[in-house]
Amino acid sequence: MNETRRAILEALADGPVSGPELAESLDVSRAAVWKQIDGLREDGFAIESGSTGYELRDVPAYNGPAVEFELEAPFSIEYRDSIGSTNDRARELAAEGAADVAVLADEQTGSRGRLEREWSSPSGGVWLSVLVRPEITPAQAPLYTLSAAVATTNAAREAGVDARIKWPNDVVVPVGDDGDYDKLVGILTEMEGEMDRVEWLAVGIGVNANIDSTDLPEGATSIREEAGDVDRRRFVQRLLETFDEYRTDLESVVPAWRELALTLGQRVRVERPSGDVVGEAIDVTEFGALVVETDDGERVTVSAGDCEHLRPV
Ligand code: BT5
Repeated sequence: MNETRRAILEALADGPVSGPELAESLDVSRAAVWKQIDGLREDGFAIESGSTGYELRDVPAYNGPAVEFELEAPFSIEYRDSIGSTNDRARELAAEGAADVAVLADEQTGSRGRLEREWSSPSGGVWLSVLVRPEITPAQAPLYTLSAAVATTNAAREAGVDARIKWPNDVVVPVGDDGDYDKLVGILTEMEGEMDRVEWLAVGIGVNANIDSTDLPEGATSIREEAGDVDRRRFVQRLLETFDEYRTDLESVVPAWRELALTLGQRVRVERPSGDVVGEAIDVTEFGALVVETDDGERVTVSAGDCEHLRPV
């Protein structure tokens, strides 16, 4: 965003200002003010001109200028209209030594799920990767993924969606009462480090926000479908604020996760390389691993794997 536009927005943030006043304070012509206001309107800034001057009403837009100026978060923001994968960009930034950056895109053209599965990211979603360099051990890293799940679930609930968490990190909307669901959000955390130290974590969060569910794979739902469109800038801001609260207070993550979990109490099948575990999901450990009680009464703790909710027997 150019300096004059930024200065105009800063001036309007405190209330209406007339064109001549703006021209004088910015030391530019009135025509220049008018031209820049026009440009800001094209970028989606709702600037009205009334008897007291120009007034900034709202910033519903989700684009580079709107996000750069209006999104206040404890992370620096890099916004792209379109990108291959925000996680790939976060990896590049990690290689450059960056920290506490959130990469945001309106559309992704080469996004990934876990295990190299495809992730569909049409325009209208919230596709986001947060790059952090926490002082934790690799065993604690799942707590960051759980923090992202809790933060995203809370933001979706504030937007009016009955969002819940499916272990370990899908955010879903329940369908009926027997553990069935549609998927609203997927999370993919990637990391680099050594045995005893994490160097960086890239937490990738994909939220089906303002998207028709017909543009998504079967079994997916969106905020639009469940509750109507959201202001994505506000949504991301809330999500990042809450994520920041949990990552700085890791002990509070699992209790908050438990409150939102759809999986606890369900009959589940968890696929692991060493074999499936079937039974009732009874708890999560302090590091977010799932405790499953099998049919012969054995308690098995599973730290990673695909989890399917089964119908009660
Ligand atoms: C995930 O994988 O759920 C993690 C998805 C992470 C996406 C974010 S977006 C920002 C960042 N940048 C990236 O490149 N990735 C991250 P998984 O549990 O493996 O689920 C993948 C499966 O979900 C696919 O095989 C499909 O069946 C289904 N799927 C694909 N796109 C979907 C969508 N938009 N909504 C719901 N389900 C989807």
